[in-house]
Amino acid sequence: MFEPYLEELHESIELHGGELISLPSDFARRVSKNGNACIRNWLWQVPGFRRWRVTRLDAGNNLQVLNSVAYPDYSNDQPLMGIDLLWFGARCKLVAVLDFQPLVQDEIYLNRHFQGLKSLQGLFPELSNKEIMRSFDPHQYFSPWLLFCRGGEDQAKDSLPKAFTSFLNCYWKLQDYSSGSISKISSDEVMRLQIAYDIYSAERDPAHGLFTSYFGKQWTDRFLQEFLFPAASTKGP
Ligand code: BLA
Repeated sequence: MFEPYLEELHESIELHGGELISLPSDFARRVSKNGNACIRNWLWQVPGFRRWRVTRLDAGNNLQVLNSVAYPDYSNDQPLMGIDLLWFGARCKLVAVLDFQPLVQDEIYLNRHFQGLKSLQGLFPELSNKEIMRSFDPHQYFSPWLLFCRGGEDQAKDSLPKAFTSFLNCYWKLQDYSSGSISKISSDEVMRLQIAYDIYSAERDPAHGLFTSYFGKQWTDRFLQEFLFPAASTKGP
C-alpha cells in the first residue's frame, strides 16, 4: 500500500537533482529466509544533502513499511526530514509519522524552521500529534508539529496521500529557503548533532527486533551500522 508514496518520494527527489548511489546487493534488495518479507533500499545523492536514504519493507499482510531520512549538508542547520509509515495489515493498524526532525529544541531555531510544518498540522487534524511515544523521547529530534497517527485504514485513505504531498513540498520549500541563508549553528556543531541523531536513533529504533526476525541478527546489525545509522559507529563523517 505504500508503493505510490515510494514512487512520489523518488520522483520528487529526482526532480530536485537526486542521483542514485549504488549499494551492496544485499542492501539493495534482500528476501527473508522463508520468503515472507522483502526489503529494498535506496541511497540518493541530492544537491544540498549529505545523505538521503529510503527503505521499503514488504512483508505482505503482516507489515508494510516506508522509511526515509534526509540529512542536509553540514553547512545547513535545517532539520532532517523523517518519514516512517507502517501498516500492520492483519491488525488493520497504521502508524504514520512525518516530521522535520529538529537538531535542537530552542524556540528561535523552531521559529526559524517550522512555520511551514506548523501550518500543515492545522490542515490535517487526523494526523496531528496526539499520540504517546513509547520508544522515543518526543523532545529529542521530534518537533511539536510532527504529523503522527496510530489509526486505521481511514486515515491512510483519506488524509495521508494529501498530507504526504504537502509535507514533501513543504520540506523542499524549507530547503530552498535555508540553503540560501546563513546557518545560525556552525557546521561543526551541525555535524555533531547529526551524528548524535544517528547514535540516539540506533539505540532507540524499535525496528531492530523486527529486522532480526526476518533477516537474522548478523545482517540486521550490519544493516543498522552501515546503512540506517552509519554515523553511530564511525564517530566522524
Ligand atoms: C515507531 N517505527 C516505529 C515502530 C516500528 C518502526 C516497528 C513501532 C510501531 C508502533 O509504535 O506500534 C519501524 N523504524 C521502523 C523501521 C525503520 C525504522 C522499519 O527506523 C527503518 C527502516 N522513525 C523513523 C523516522 C521517524 C520515526 C525517520 O525511523 C520520524 C519521522 C518515527 N517511528 C517513529 C515514531 C514512532 C515509530 C515517533 C512511535 C515510537 C514510540 O511510540 O515511541
